[in-house]
Amino acid sequence: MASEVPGGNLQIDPARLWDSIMEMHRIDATEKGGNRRLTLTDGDREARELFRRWCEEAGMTVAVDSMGNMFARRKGRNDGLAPVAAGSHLDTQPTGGKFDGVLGVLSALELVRTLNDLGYETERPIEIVNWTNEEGSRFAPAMVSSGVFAGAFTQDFAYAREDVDGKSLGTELERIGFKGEEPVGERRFHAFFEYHIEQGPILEDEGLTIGVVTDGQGQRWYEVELTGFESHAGPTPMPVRRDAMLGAARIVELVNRIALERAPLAVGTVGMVQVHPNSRNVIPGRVFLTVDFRHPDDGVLKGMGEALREGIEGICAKIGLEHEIEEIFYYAPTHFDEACVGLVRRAAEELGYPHRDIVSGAGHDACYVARVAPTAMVFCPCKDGISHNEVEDITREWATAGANVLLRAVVAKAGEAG
Ligand code: HGY
Ligand code: MN
Ligand code: MN
Repeated sequence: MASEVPGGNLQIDPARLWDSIMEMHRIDATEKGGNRRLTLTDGDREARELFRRWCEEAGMTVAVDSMGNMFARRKGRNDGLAPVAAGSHLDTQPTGGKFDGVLGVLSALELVRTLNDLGYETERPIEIVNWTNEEGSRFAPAMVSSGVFAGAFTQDFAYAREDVDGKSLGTELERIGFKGEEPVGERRFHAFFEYHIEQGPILEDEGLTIGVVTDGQGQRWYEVELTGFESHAGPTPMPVRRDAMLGAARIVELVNRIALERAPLAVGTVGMVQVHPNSRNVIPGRVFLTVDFRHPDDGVLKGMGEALREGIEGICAKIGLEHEIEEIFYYAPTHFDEACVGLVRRAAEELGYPHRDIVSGAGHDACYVARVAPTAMVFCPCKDGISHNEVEDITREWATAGANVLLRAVVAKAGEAG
């Protein structure tokens, strides 16, 4: 897709992109070089304000919807047409990296800055999106705001989600001043593109620069509450104990086994455990834990959930525990729009970047947006495949390559007449 811009060379400014990422990183940076910028905290507000200021400096208007999703708009020649959107998220994990999400938002901004430098006008408007609470760490589930936008959750469900301190998403959104007037989900896109680090080892291991993301694997998240009986760690004989922590330990083993029995594509994680009363000489009476299952095949993913329920029944019966298990999050494997995926693939080819088709192991807002607009993703490698870890790292070359592919795919789509 030849670009019609002067000099015919549609490429971003690598230094400006990298500098913007490093400036954003400084908000709630951690000592190990990552970020702890949880959604709807003061740090998230600061990041949002910085993003808003940069977008306005680039001549864009910024709107916020009732889930706090931010939409920065660059006018198109035919401004009445539905925009082409690109974006990701600015919130991070508690021990997150500086590129997860941020790379996609700021590469979309760099795309606009580049078009401004070239005086390049697109037929359609372009919008940059910052989705609220992609990570699902402070408020579960993940991608909840793009999920509400796409009709997967009600806004009331999302507003009521609470963090470990009992604060609700709705009140925190109001507190930081990002509960917008625009009703979530009214906005329409001609297409949506999300650029993201792979968060796995495949691209780097194969010496590739771009991942052409054809699909996103499905996810199921569970919350499990185990109830035994608190008693003294000293005089209580082992056979009479109803130890909720023993149940939790066996469930961790069960989750691991369920995934390994469906190798190599299944993954299972117990990421959160809360013990009550969490005192070293009291047999735990209650344990809360979370389970995260993923697989690219919907049927296998369903079977993993069934095996979990069955396994927990047996473990609790043996120890004498009561239990509750709730599935709080499910989305089926996502197949992205073939025409948009084709634009990503052609951009990588035109730019001469070694690339391959790939399935996303991580969840992304694009997985929900794909329900309401033609959607595709671009991946770049990350060092040793590490992410959701403060040492997450990428090279400037990788960052630049993906942003150039994003630029070309978005411009091609934004050139489509009504
Ligand atoms: O969980 C995920 O895959 C994403 O990082 N929220
Ligand atoms: Mn992410
Ligand atoms: Mn993440």
